[in-house]
Amino acid sequence: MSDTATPTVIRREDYAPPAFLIDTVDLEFDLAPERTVVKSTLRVRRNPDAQPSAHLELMGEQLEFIGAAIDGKPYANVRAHEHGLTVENVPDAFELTLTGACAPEANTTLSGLYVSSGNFFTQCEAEGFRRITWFLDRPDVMATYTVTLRADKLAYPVLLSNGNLIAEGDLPDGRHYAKWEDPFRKPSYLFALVAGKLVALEERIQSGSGKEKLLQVWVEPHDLDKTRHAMDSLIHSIHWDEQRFGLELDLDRFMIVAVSDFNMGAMENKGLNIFNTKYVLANPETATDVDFANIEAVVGHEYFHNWTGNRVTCRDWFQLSLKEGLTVFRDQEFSAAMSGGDENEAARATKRIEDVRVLRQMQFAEDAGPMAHPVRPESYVEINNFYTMTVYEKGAEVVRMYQTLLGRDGFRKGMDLYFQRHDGQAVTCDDFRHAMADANGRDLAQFERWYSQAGTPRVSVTTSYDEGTRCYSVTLTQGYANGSPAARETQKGPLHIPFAIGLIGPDGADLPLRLEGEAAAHGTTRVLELTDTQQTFTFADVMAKPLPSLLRNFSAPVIVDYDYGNDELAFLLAHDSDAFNRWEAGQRLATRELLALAARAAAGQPLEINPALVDAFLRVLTDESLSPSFRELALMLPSETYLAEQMAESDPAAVHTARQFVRKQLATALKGEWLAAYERNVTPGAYEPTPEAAGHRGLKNLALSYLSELDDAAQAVRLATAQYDSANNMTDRSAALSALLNVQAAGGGDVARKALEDFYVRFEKEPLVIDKWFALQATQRGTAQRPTIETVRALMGHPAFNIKNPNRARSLIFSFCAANPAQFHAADGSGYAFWADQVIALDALNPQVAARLARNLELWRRFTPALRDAMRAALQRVAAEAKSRDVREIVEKALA
Ligand code: B3K
Ligand code: ZN
Repeated sequence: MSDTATPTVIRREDYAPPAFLIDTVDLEFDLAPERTVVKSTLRVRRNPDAQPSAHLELMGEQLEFIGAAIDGKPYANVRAHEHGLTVENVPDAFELTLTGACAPEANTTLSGLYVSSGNFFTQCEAEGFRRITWFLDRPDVMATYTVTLRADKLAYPVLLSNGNLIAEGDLPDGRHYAKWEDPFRKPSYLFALVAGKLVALEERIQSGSGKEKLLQVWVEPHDLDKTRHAMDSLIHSIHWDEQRFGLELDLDRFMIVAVSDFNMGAMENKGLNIFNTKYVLANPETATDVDFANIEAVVGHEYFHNWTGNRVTCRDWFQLSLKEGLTVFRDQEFSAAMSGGDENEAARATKRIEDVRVLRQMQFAEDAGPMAHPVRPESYVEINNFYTMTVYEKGAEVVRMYQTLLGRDGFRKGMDLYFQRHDGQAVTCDDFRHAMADANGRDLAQFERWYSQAGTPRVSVTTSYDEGTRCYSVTLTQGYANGSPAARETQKGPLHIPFAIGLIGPDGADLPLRLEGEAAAHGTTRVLELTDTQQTFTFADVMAKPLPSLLRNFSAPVIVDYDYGNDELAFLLAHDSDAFNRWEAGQRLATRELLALAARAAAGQPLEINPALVDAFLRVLTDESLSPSFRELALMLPSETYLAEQMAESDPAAVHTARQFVRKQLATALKGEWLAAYERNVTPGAYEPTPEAAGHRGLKNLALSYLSELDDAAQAVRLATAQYDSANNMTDRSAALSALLNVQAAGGGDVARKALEDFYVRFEKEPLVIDKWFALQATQRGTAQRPTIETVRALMGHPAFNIKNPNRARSLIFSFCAANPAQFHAADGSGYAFWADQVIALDALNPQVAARLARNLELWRRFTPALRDAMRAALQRVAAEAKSRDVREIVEKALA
């Protein structure tokens, strides 16, 4: 892990099948925090499809070697080294027994076997299994596992592993054991064990074929009151996967376990999903609407992996998007279905907008920087650095494009064929594409480029209308922005882009569409297939010059260049039948205004609001035919991070000035309407986490947030204080606190102090809520007298702060560095110095978490010169001091 020598680059083209296969794995654990002894018995044989090798090379890290035996006899021709174990001159088929030990309590990396709150947990993906025992720790080596756990019964009453419990009992000296058997072959990254003092919410359900299934959500005893929503989400996921994809739960028992020390969101270990508490625990007092929705999405995601990832897994880690892109797509479809049924397009659009916002803000940025890589990367130094927005979110867009091109039924046929061909195998992204093509009789060869080409494509659009022939032609041209990483590398040729389009008539209604050459018009949205660099599509019988609605529902992960006028955008915002594009029109309008204002702010010129923007916002805010959740999204200005990324040179201070100015103008001009929206959207009675109720709360709290910008904040303070005091749920309470923090930052007095103190005392025993308390303060606006960094530095010394807990580190450090751009990018470079200190501190404890934070400066070259220099200096300091392969890969790529 801590190599400082030249890093080894792993390349996709070097893939070779393993020299040996392992058919069965029998593990015995004697669990103890300081030193856990692991005995592993493997049935090994030479792989007939690989280059023969005399020695068996097993991976292992940070392990103490105790002994080895072959076919029951001690074997001495074994060499333990830094990266594993060489077992020399082995026979063609044999039983290998290895005994070793690891140190769970000293393991701060949270990879392998570790201790959290006195309990044992594992995390093996991607390469953590080798920190537990020596193995062919690669996903194309699949075996069946039996696992025996032995531990002190008082301290560790619950002993869990993958699959089914086949035996349990007491042992001498107050110890006990449990034996588990997983009937399905799996790669080592899906192995898991959990041991400790835990309790479960249980439920028995019948799956589609009538089999009884035991579902369990395991937590620490004091959290049992926060498990209902996770259980409901699991049950919904099981039913949805049966209905939508015909995929049934294949085990008799399915377990979710929550742990408070966890590097990411959750892990899909076979039958024993391990979750960050953040994505399990919820009740109305502690969790927001967003938390409830995230829990549903992540529970779904991990459950869906049971088929897409576990039953069919990845041949090698370059194929990661095979399971991740597909499973993100599945969880997106699941959430959309849960938020309004499969039929309700408007409800589906809300989910789509949220997903595209994330993609554009985070993945497009990744694709424009030094970490840009294709959905199927070509090389890596540390695989954990490639669990990226590109592999996950762009990967999901690539999967969605199959569905857009083939239709829902065609996509389902492709999925069916994929499982028919590959169940039980470790396969590639090409195998998935071939299944989609073959099941539909389609040639999807060109579609492969979506997997091999990095960068965000741009599609520029020109249109022309011929009044004489009543023809409307649309010319689409694809390429990459000048100077982008993608434009610099050799192009692999044009992509196959599904480009959905509609034409809107002067009355605001969709026109029926007939492409030249077609006999009759059909439909009002067409998916044009752009496969050349440039293509022209001509629509006939267009009675008057239409307005094009481009890339409906964001049918491909591209940037569309088209020169809409402001009035045209206002028209689309008011009329487009495609809810996604209605929202998009408003965002374009706002982005254009905000960027113009940021340029003026940077030049020190006075700012003035465009009345057209105010008017557009007024219409949306008061249009009661639109759902509250849609209005909330449409009235939210693009984020400062997104706006700064759109500038030729990112200037976070200018963006902040412009955005704050617009917020205040909108607050002032629409004060009466915001107040009315606030009152109309209160949700009296018991809290319900339904999409409708959440939509009302969202719009109400957005109104409160705008009202907090008013010069005279007295009314906002009254509303927020009353809301804080009377709230029966975390959504309202935290929104009220956030509004009070806004007023306070704007010089409105000490109005947030009391609520902040109350919040802490009230939730002192709820770590996930205390995370919110840290995050709210880390993301607050600073003032000249007290920049936020001072608050953050002070909070680093708070007794509740603990850098070793990833959630806590994220709530304070990451929130400040990644979600408070105006304060983080302070002109004096103080944010960058803080960032470097924290990356270096985390690097020594937990390289994976450190490497995530390290990515925060990767776009440094795109900033204004003064910031750029300060960022480079901070990066150089980290490059000089960081030891882990994880962090070094990130900062070295950033500086290269
Ligand atoms: N597959 C895991 C992620 C593992 C990350 C390893 N660094 C969770 C998920 O995507 O479902
Ligand atoms: Zn996943």
